[in-house]
Amino acid sequence: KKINVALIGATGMVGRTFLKILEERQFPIANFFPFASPEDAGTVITFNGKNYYVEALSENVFNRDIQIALFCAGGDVSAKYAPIAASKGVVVVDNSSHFRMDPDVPLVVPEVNPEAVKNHKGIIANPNCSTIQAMVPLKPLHDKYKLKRVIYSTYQAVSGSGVKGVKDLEEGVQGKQNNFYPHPIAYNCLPHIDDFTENGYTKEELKMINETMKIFNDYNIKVTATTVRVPVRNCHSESINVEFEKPFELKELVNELKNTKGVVVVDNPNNNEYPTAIDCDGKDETFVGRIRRDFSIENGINMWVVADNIRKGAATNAVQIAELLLTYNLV
Ligand code: 11C
Repeated sequence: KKINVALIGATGMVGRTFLKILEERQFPIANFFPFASPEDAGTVITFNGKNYYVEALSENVFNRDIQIALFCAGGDVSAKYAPIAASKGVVVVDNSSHFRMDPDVPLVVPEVNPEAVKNHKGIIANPNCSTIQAMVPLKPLHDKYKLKRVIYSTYQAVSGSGVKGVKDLEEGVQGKQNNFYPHPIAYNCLPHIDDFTENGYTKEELKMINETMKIFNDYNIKVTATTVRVPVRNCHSESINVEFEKPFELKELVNELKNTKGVVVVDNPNNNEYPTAIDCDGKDETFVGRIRRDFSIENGINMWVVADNIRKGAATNAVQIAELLLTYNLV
């Protein structure tokens, strides 16, 4: 079965990656409709060997015969147009944070809670990139040892801020002054991703906390986070400290991770082998290393988790959700 797919935000960094991933995974598309803002309308993109003119998005476009709309044009565009698309029978897979905490909107990582897509009412949310890559290795550990508390400390790439973030870093290392971030990102670390909120946490930190509980559908897990922008071009790295309810054998725990689909264990410190952002660039799996017992608590570990935030953290995960819609015959 082939379906008609719209891509909203086709000219952005995530949008371009969507094109690659839809091609690579041979997503069964009959007709393809790329959209962007009026400024980018008319841009020519190549997809599956064919050239397409990117069209300006408007309400009326959803009157067309479209089964799935992939949104990656930011929260405001999603807030306005996703409900319109859904009201016309289009199933929306939305990359923005806008609908994620809406109880009527499933928040899905296909390796973790695939069945949740079945409850959709027209909109399915793709989680935040830094959440997605944490969920993939935490899922088998939660199933087996039950998460009690999770502490995230992230080292996030500038590609998470889009083209402007990458430009700021590239020009910054050349000594140029830029002001996309509130401080220089070149040769620096900024403990500041997204806006600050009243309780002192940033929105990025609250996303990691709230999305973890929603995806696991477990509101007893204690979660905290510090999210940091680092001068890395692509791929987010995360130090994850986990406390479990149950005791574990470290070797068995590592084997659980090795046997988890979507996880690659790279953990051979004697050979200086552990995941790095540069090595994970362009990959779809989540890479885990530095897995070791946390001696300061009874049942705990530390691990280092790296993934391509534009692929698994955004486009790949969303295409996997679209594939689930086909598998479950929901479109
Ligand atoms: C970053 N995680 O690295 C963000 C980007 O909620 O979808 C994605 C923001 C979001 O800056």
